[in-house]
Amino acid sequence: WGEEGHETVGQIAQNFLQPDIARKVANLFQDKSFGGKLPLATLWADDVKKKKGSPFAFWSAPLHFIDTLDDPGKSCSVNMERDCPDARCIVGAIANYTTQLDCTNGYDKFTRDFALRFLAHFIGDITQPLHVSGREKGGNGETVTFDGRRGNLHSIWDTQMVEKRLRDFGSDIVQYSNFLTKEIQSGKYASEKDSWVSCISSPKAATLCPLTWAIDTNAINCPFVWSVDKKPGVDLGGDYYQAAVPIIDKQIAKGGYRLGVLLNSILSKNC
Ligand code: DCM
Ligand code: DCM
Ligand code: DCM
Ligand code: ZN
Ligand code: ZN
Repeated sequence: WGEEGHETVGQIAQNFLQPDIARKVANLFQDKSFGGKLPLATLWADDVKKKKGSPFAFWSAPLHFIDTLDDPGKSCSVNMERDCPDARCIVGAIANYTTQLDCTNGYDKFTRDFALRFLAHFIGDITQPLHVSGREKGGNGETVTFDGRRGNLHSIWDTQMVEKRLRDFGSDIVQYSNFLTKEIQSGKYASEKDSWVSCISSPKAATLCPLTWAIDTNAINCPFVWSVDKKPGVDLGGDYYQAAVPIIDKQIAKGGYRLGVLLNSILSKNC
């Protein structure tokens, strides 16, 4: 996701943090970074990826996605042996940083700070369908038109469609986040929200959750995201965008809820 998507994920997650956990989150960020809150922290992994000379730039870029070697249009799947054999992908990254954040595993405060920053970003990215697709570099190589402008399918999903959706909320991330938070608590996601986070109560959460979440996201590619195949040249700002809105809402809601519930779980331990 672009900045708006990530910040919304962070804002929703912050809404679900228990008060004692919100205090622990604020204390984990060294030097009072990000105002001690998740929304700005979610942007850090993209900032350091882009920053020239950043020690994170080289190795962190592939951790934002998994290039699944499936065949969307025909069949969609995630297979760790096939798609991420060295764990240098978003699924492996979430597993590693979940383990590093857990105080029972003994990592130092700097490692845990970075683990929290990366988790806050990657738990958002893993809900973006094209971050769980290997086709055309996750759609970066697929030229499309959106509201009269040429672009690529990946950036349409990361940014253009989210910005267009946000305009329904006066381009106010807090308004959009509060809307999705209500839908999770008592609206159209209330009955399914438990299924979004059921992996978190497993003793194998660190490895089980990212794979579960990748499979969940990847399944959207076949029936919908890559259906652009069947209508070459069509402007995606029309019917395609209208059909994408409920998917974007739900994926961003999932990212926010999962991040909040995962942090409530990991950080509830006392060391
Ligand atoms: N940082 C960032 N974006 C922000 C805030 C901080 O990229 N909005 C980065 C700058 C440093 C690291 O986080 O590399 C730690 O920041 P600080 O030492 O200022 O807390
Ligand atoms: N783990 C974690 N957070 C959880 C559950 C597990 O960080 N909520 C970590 C602890 C272990 C690893 O995952 O390092 C595997 O856990 P286990 O050996 O208990 O299955
Ligand atoms: N990306 C992806 N899959 C790839 C390559 C890149 O999902 N195989 C993502 C990472 C960024 C965006 O696409 O969100 C643009 O990547 P870059 O800036 O590396 O070109
Ligand atoms: Zn992206
Ligand atoms: Zn990213």
